[in-house]
Formats: sequence, C-alpha cells, structure tokens
Amino acid sequence: MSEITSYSPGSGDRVRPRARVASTAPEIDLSGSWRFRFSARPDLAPEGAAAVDFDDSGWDTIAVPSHWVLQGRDDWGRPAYTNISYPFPVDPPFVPDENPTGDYRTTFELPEGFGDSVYLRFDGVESLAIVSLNGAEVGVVRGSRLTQELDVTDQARTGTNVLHVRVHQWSAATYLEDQDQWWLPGIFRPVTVVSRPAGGVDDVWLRADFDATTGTGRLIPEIRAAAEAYPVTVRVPALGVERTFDSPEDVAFIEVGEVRPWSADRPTLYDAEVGNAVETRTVRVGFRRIEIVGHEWRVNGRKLRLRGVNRHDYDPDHGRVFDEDVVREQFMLMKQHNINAVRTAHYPPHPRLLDLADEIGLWVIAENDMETHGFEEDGWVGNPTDDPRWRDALLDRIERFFERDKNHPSIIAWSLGNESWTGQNAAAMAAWLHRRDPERPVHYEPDFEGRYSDVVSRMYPSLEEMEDLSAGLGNNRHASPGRAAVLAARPMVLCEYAHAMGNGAGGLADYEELFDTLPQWHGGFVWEWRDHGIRTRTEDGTEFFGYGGDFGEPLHDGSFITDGMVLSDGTPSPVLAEYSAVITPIKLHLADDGLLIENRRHDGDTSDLRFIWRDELDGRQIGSGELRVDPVAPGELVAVGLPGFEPHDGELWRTVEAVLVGDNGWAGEGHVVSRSQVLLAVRRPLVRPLVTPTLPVEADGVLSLGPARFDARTGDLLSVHGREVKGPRLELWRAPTENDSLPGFYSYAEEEPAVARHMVSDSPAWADRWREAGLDRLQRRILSVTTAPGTVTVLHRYAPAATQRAVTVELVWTLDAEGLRLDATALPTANWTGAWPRLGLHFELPPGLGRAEWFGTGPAENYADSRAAARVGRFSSAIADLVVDYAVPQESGHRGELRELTLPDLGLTLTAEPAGGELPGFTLRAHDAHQVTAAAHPHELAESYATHLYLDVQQQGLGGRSCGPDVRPEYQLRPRAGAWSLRFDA
Ligand code: IPT
Repeated sequence: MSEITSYSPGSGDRVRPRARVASTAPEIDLSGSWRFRFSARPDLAPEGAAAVDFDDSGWDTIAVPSHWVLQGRDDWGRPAYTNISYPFPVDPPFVPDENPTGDYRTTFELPEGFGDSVYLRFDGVESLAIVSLNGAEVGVVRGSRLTQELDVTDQARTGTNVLHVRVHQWSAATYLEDQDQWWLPGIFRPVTVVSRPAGGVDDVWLRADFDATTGTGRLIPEIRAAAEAYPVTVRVPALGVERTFDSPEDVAFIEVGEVRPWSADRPTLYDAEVGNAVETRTVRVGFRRIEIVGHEWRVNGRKLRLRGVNRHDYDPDHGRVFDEDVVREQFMLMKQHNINAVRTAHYPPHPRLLDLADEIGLWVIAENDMETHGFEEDGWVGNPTDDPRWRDALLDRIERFFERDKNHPSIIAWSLGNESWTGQNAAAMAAWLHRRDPERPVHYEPDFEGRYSDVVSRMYPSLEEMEDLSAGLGNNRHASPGRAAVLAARPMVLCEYAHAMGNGAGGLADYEELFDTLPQWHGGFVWEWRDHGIRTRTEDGTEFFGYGGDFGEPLHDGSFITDGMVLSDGTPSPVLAEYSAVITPIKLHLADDGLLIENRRHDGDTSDLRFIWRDELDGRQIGSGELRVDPVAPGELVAVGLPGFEPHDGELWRTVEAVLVGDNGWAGEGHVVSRSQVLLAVRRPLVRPLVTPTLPVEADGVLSLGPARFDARTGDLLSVHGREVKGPRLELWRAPTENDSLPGFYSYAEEEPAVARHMVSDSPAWADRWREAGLDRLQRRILSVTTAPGTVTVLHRYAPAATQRAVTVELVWTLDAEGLRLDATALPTANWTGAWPRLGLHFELPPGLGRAEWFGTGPAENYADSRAAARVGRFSSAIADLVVDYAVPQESGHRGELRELTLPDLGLTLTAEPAGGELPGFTLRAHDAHQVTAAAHPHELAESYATHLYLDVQQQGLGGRSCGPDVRPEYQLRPRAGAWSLRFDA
C-alpha cells in the first residue's frame, strides 16, 4: 500500500500543468454511470479489477461525478464532519487500515485518429486515485481538488477502452487536505479523455494589461507549443488585433489600443483566439492591471474594496459536485446583495466557476488545496508546511493550482491555502508564485509577520486589533512589534470575518466603518456563503439538514458546519440582507435637510440608477417622487436637494432608495441597491383621561376590568375583548444562539470591559453564564393584586433559586378614554452582574395563529448590532415566517421598536407607546424560548401549545462569538430596569 502512504505528489506520465482554456481538439466527457464496488478496507478490494476482461457485472453502479457516501447506501459509509481535527490518529504519512476504498470501472470508445496523443484528465478525486487503462497502471493522482492529466497515449487504443480507477478515501495527501468541511470521498468532478494533436497549442497564458492613464490595453502572450506548431496567431476580432508569431523565439507584447477594462463592476471580456492550422484555443480576456502601491492594492489605478464571501463548493444533496446552473444563480444572488468578491475557500473550485466569475464580475482570491489545521492540536509539531518531506508535494500543488487558472481576469490574488501555519515550504510556494506571476499578490493568512506574502490578512479580529494593525502597533494577536510597523505599510484584508453561524453575525456595520476609514484596509470576506447541512431523513421520514454527529461519527464538530449566510436549502438568512445594506457601494447619507450620494463603486457612475424618495406618515405613504441626480462618478460624493415637508402630528419617515433603471444581467428594473431613512417628525405624546373609574369586579376567581379578565389570585391576564391573551410573565432567557453558546476568541464579558483593549477570551460562553445565573429557571412569587377605580395593579417578584438577585415586575392595568392599557415596569435588585439575553414580557396567545401585521421595523429580524437592513414601516407576514429555520433552533425573529401589532386571526391590535423613551421589540413564535432551547434540530421542536408573544425592552446583540469577537459592550444588555406602555384593542 505504498501509494497510500507516499509523500509523492503523484506518479505516472503526469502532464505538465497547463491552463484550462477551450480548444478545437476533441474531448470525451466520461460523466455518467460507472461500475462501482465499495470495500471497507483496501485489502478487501477486488483483485485483478483493472484487467480488461475482469467481470464487473456483479458490481453496483454509481454516477460519476459523485461522492459514494451521498448515495443513500449506508453500506458504503456515511459522511463525517470535523473542523480542525483529523478524523484519524495524526501519524503521518500513515492512515487507518480501515480506509474506505471504491473501485470504479467504465469503458469508452475512441474513434480512429482521435489524437496523436491521448490524455486522461481528472478534475477532482478524493483523496487518491490509482488509474489503470486497458489493464496497465497509468498513474497515481493526488490533490483532491486539483486537476491532473495523465498521458495515456501508449495504453489508449482505437475502439473500446477499459478504465479502472481505485480510490482510497484516506492517503498521506489527506494530511494536506484538512479543510473545515465534510469528508466526502469519491470521483466528484469530471473525468475527461483529451485528444492532443501533434503541433497543437499546448498551453497559453494571455496576460491582458490595462493602463488606466491612457485607457489602452496590451496583451502579453506566453505560448507553449512545439517548434513545429509555429506559426501561431493571436487574434482578438473585436479589437481588430491579429499578430502571428513565427517561432518559439518570436515573443512580443501586442499593443491593442483603447479597450474597456475588466472589473468586478463592469466585467468586459474579449474573445481571443490563439492557434494555428492544427488547433485553436479561445481565451476570454479581461484587461486589467493589479498592483500594490504603498498600502494600496489597486486594480486599474483604483484601490480595491472587497465586499466578499468565503465560498465552498457545496450542495446539500451532491456535496462538492459542481452544478453550473446553481453556481450561476448563487453568483446572481451575491451580486444582488452587493457582494463583489469571493475567496475560493479553501481549494480551487471546479474550473467553470472561474469562467462565471469573469463573466458575471466578482473579484476572486483563488486558494490552493492546502490545509493542515489538525497539526495545531499538537502545537504544529511535524506540520507539513515546514517539513522538507512535504516540499515536493506542496510545490506541485501550487503549480497545478496556478497553471490551471492563470488566465482568469477575476483572480486578483493567489492564496497558498488555509490554516496550515507557517514554514519553509510555505515560503517556497510563495517564492514560486512570485517568480511565475510577477503581477498578482500572494495571500496567506498564517504568514502573520508578512515574511513572504504581500497582503496582510487576518481572520475574525476585533475592531481594536484592526486599528492597532493599521497604526503599526505590535500589541495585536499575531505580529511582533518590529514587524507590525512593516505591516502597517502594506494593504490589509480580512480573509474571514463575521462568522455567519446561526443568528448573526452582528457588528457588520462597525467593520464597514473601519474599512471606510482606515487607509490600509480593503474590506473582507464573510465566513461563509452557505450552510453545509446534508439533506437527510429521520427514521419516520421527516426531512432535515444533518450536521456533524447526525451520521454516527464518533468524533465531530456538530453544527459548526452550518455557518453560512444562505441556509442549506438555499434560503437566504437575514444576515445576507444585512450584509447587503452594510456594504452597498452607493452610500446615501440622508438627513432631514439634504442628501449626499457617495459612489463607492470601483467602476461605473450612477447612470444605471434612479433615486426615489417617499414620505410615510405612521407607515402610510403621503408623497413620493424621483430625485434629479446627475451621474455620480466612482469615488465622488454629491449633494442633492430634497423636497420640503409639512409639519405633521404623527411619525413621519422619509426613505430614499437607489434602484436599477433596467435589467443589468444580475437584477431587474427596480432592484434596490441602497436605501436610507430619516425621521422627520414624531408623534406628540397623548395623555388620555381615565373614564368611568368604576371598581373592577370579581366573580368566580376572575377579575374584570372593562374588556379584560384576570385571574384574581395571580393577577394574570386571561383574555381581552373575549380573546385569549395570557400573562404576561417576565422573561430574561432567550434560546441561545450559537454565538451565545460558544466562547469565541474575544470576550467583553467581564464586568469592566473597558480595562482591556484586547481581551482574549477565557471566560465561558454567554449561555453558560446565563444558566449559571439561573436566567432559564426564574421562579415567580405573587406579591400583590390590588384594585382601585379603573385600575388593576399586580406585583410579581421573579428570581432564580439560591440567590437574592430578583426582578420585581409591576403591571398597572387601566381603562382610559381609548380602552385598556398596561403600564409595566421591571425593576432589578442591585446585585445583578454580567448581562441578560433579554428583558421581556411574555404573553401566550392561542396556538396556530396565522398572520401578523405590524408597524415597526422589518421586514426581517433585527438586533441591536444587526439592523442596517431594517427599516421603519408597515409589514405583514405569516407568523411561521417570522422565525428563521436555522439548522439549530435558537433565538430568532426579534424586531425592534414595535408601534402596532395586529393579529387578524385573534381580532386584536396591540399598540406600544414609548415608555421611558423606548419602544419594545417583538417576537411571535409557535414555541417558547425553553422549547426552542431544548431542540437540536427543527424537527425536534415540541408541539406548540401557544403562540408566544415576547415584548422585549432590550435584547442583547448578536456578536460573532461562535468564531470571533463577542457582542461589543455597547450592544450588550447589562442588567437594568425596563418599562412598557401597551394598549389592547379589538
Ligand atoms: C476558520 C477556517 O479558516 C474556516 O475554514 C472555518 O473553519 C472557520 O474558521 C470557522 O467556521 S479557522 C478558525 C480557527 C479561525
């Protein structure tokens, strides 16, 4: 089994890596149904399976490409998820004897004269393939997400060919592929037979430079072809360019005159042909120049601003198998949300993906297939990036990675890999790239001191760490003082931030502000685009999205695999809209007396946009129009006049939106690119006289006050206007979000958050602190229920066991000229510490209520540190849709600043008036916070016994502590008093 434990990058007649560009030479795609035999161990694999006459009729069949663990066949093994940990002992180059093995067989026909040479191309096999053609072993392929071609000319024959591929799930190469994702073995990208004509164009790199000062382009061709292939001609028909090169020694630039440059905002491509009589290749060329000037990383002379996401190849049914239509849709969705950049975390994607990025317009940090994170658990001892035994394999990886994708204009940097610490091999990989591509910078986040990479990159820092990096201060996590000053002279980027696991991450707008103001920062990439739940079923057939542990893995990392802005089923989570609002390149600085429009696009003025205003009085439109705005050039800020407005008694909001004039390829007419709101007038507070101050009456233990019925003993409301409305009870607990449940890196949990500028977390996660404080098990004691003319007053004391900490709630129910009102206060004792998840009143309404209409913030859930996408207005929704179906049930659905809530099914309207200057946020949900806490998957939620209405004076923000900084102190809910002022109308 020496292939399995070999450090070698591969063997056989391996073709020198080259670009993936279209060719007139024929290819045969072998995708389809292949014969397949699963073996739990290599020694159980069928003997002689490579032989041409081997009888495979008793084998199963499998689709190629696919992963064998996603075929619904439990006897073929199951998916497994670990983040950092290797799923087997760290004992390189060895792997377990229990090494699942798949034998694949297929046949293909080669016509007469198919090619002078024949290659077999593998685009993705996890993790090791031993390839035999017509009974002879032709090579061993390593590098699961790298392309490898094998020259099989000597074994291929006209007519029927028999291909056998033995795939081992684990190999020495697995040590280089420890990305945070599912372990999914198999041939998961296409296998192709490639014809190579003698005298063809073997490889081409058409660098396309753009000079922003003259607006002209230049092609810098690098052609690899045998001497007999010449002359070779380069043509760009749309530019009238044609230049013939007579020999390999004939090398020259081709000046192309004026061109439109390529940028993510305006991705102009030109078809170039490179060929001769034998073969023509087509390259889609985009002219652009990438350079680092001081601490600016520029494209076409302008500083880059990356509004990015980390993207894995992932689909809930097919794993890492590529689907072009799905990716195109994803890219459209990204563009619709102002995302302009992708990091191909953490390996080269299917090659077509980069064609789509070129075409649709996304800046790409291309990342190599390398991660050795599991060595961290033993202090990086034996880590491959610093061990000479791995040098060849790593250099081979960087070469295959670069050569395949070198032509793409969308790629603006090469990333050595992810989370593999640092060392001589990483430095050698960077040196190789620097030599090969003098233009594009090398990115590698663990090169914290910037010893061989060009861009300063960080993950999940606090704002303070970013400020310190910018200031050249050494007291940040990862750079010594001497290097910090050097780093401050370089461009900076966050290759990962804002861990979008579950509900969150909060704080996006604060990062944006630093990107806008600190000169070295160029933006960042949210972690990550999509949840990786696997569509699966319970025994009784209920569908759900599985995460770590749902497939019987003995070692796993739970739901850490579901941390995207798009849920596993493809539904955007609210954080996507939040991100879109935060990163919009069209900033609308709106005040009551004017508007500043700032165009932060890289390229393109605002002539594709209309600017619409509308005024809403108490959420109802009273005026609207379009603003006259001359096109604003990129980088410009212009002031625009606004219509006047009449003084009103009522809440008057003005909204300005920048919307697309017409379809632009990724969104249609009217699509909102940016929105801003300003409050122009507020409602005058009303004092309503009390009416008929008659004494509440008691009968059969029920106390009646106008339309309200109370339990005379407890003071709990039972109904209003004959509608069941029970409570309220104080609630300080929320179902922990994953940001509440995990300890993260930075904590502001201590009592004096201001003391430490950089707090590296050793404090327990919030959810643990909240449980410790007893917030999930408050007990209630009735202090009093008293009546007076027109009034019922109730006093309750809430406290957890074993402590003197308590909150007293006073509920004052009165009848005034307009009906029933509740004025409530919650008063904590002085001895509370820490923070609370919420300060809320909890009402129980009948189960199964259908819709809600509200005047408040929306449309989606919003929290103190995540409300850029929220606006004030009137909204309506099915109650079931008010809550997000996160992979793990958790707090969801809070919408701040409620004014009015109507429940048509119940026939009740609740109005909130500012109490102590504050309006409560609301949550309506079929499950209470404790039921939600108890469920690990949506299908485990207990039966709904009520529709739960929470009215929170405040909720703690979201933060990003599942992998990153805590909720910032200003968004935390420190124990405090609260007040509510509510009305209940039929
Ligand atoms: C970081 C990884 O690069 C990424 O793959 C993913 O695991 C992410 O975290 C969390 O989901 S590594 C982390 C230890 C900073």
